[in-house]
Amino acid sequence: MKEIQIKSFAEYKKAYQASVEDPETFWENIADKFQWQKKWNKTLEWDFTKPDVKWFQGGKLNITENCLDRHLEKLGNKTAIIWEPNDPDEESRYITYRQLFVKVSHFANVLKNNGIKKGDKVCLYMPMIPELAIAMLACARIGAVHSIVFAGFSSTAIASRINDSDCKMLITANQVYRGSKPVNLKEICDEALRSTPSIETVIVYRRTVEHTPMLEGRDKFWFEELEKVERDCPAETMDAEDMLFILYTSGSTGKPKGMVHTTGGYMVGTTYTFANVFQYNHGTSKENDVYWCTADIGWITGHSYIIYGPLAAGATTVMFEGVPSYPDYGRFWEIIDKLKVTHFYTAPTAIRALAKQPIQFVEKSDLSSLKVLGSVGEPINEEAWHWYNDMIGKGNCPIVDTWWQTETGAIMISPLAGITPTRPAFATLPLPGVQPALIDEEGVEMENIHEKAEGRLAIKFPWPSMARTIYGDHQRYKEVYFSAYPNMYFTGDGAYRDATGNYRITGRVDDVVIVSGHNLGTAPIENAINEHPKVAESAVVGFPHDIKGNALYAYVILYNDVEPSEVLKDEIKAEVSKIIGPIAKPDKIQFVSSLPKTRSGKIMRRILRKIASNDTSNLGDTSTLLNPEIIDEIIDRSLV
Ligand code: 6R9
Repeated sequence: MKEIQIKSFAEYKKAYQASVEDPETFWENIADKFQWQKKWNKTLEWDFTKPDVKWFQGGKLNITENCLDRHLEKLGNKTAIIWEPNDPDEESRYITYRQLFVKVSHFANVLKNNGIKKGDKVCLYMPMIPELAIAMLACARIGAVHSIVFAGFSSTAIASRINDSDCKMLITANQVYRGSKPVNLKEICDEALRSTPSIETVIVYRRTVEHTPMLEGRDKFWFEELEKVERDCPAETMDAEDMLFILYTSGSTGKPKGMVHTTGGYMVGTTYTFANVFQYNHGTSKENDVYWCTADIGWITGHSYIIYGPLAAGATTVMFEGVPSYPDYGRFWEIIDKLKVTHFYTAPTAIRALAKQPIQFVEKSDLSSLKVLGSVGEPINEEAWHWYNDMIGKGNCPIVDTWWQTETGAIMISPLAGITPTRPAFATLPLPGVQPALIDEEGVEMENIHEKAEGRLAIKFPWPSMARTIYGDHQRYKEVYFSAYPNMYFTGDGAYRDATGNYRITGRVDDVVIVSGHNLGTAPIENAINEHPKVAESAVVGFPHDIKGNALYAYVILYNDVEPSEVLKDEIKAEVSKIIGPIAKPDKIQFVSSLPKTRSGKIMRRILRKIASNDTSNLGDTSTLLNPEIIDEIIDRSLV
């Protein structure tokens, strides 16, 4: 979408200015470039105290008409998705816009034929195969709401997400290989399905020849269902504010939050940011850019920047089924070479892991097709930034360090590739339409953007792709995001701003730890540990880790008569793996006799964090502790 692309830094500044002075006109001009069945009559209505945000009210559209139908005339034969399998000897798949359009419509009829209607929730627990994209878009085509659960989560995690939003259908695959390891997705689903009364139908895609037990009447094979229905499926008319999907993210307390994204604003926001941040270029058919985001579609990055943003912009987007280390650590670089990838978007944790490998893995491949490099998910440290810049980009590719969240739906602070001057480890400047604020300890905004400042990051004005609520719990949405600072959205992140207005995100300021780019709330992990019958109480904190960014350290109190042992540590890890998933397993477990608590009974995690990070020279004020003597015991026996 060239017509929404900013082309110079001067233009960026102008657009930014315009977006602050008159946000409604600014977004109207962008939204106008999309295909609406009926134009909206009210651009924005908002009230952060409720909170209530509505964009493009009265507008009617279907996002799949924008991702598919709209492109057929000019881009019908252009590759929409290139799929790269886990096993390099298996063939890649190239799917054109026209083919994708047909497949999505065809599968949409399968959904309908199985009783799925507009507004119904459908859970997807799928590997990174084109059918995941097809199932997602098919839901959107008929107005069903998808809830994708990352296919690394446990059966317990799937069940709680299905039950939270009463999903009627579950779509999965029998099995998938990740590296050399088979993962039996259907088996994991079967376990979850024992406690998910709302699920009526399970659609199973056969990814491998492995036999799958099917439950008569409930479980149906993808291909057999396709044979029963027609291929044409008109797009359902959706209101701009109709729900498009729910995506669960970890919170600092209790159960995961089902973030709700709606149709019109999300489409406009993801497409605008995709086109501008990456500067994707539609050349002649031979020169078309090939964009590859390595995230899993189970995370927001995959939703917004593998599927919706790139497809609405008519781009060629790569989906990779495998892992960066299989068959060896050169896999990413080989794929870039093979598919002539021009835009590569990955996470700092992957960059750090790959930077540790012998450089021959990089040198084996020709990376000269690359034009733009992206980073997302956590702060990128300077060392990793330079390695990425020098070894992968060969000093020729701008790095876009993109800061955003599941809740924001789209990129918020980031350079525009080749346009915004970059600075290592800085996400740089807010995109047009984004009004950040840094808040000091007293809760006061530090407004002078010409002065260095460090504080908590909030956003002062609504943007189209923001989440509208937490599914089924609007009160929690208000408390978590809109109660810290009046009339602002609070991000949960800390940030530093230099005297030229460039932002560097310093990390979470709440009890969320980002491990290998995955957000993990410490509370649910503690709950999982406490499920072990021998555990009385626990506290989990993050500590810096060379590759993962952060890793988890668990302090565990056992019941009185229990002997601590290594076997017990393994059992505790297995418990976490079972309840949440292997990604949440603590790296270190220390048994302690008690935890440092304040007089009001709160665990002082600040101190535990310092001990876990081997930074005990200054523990700060411990005078409010009920049991200060425990600190020495914990330090003496710490595992660092
Ligand atoms: C897109 C995504 C959100 C949290 C966010 C922040 C961290 C993401 C970052 C970054 C520094 C960046 N984060 N991008 N920190 N620099 N470029 O990752 O969404 O999974 O919801 O995580 O990730 O802490 O608050 P999500």
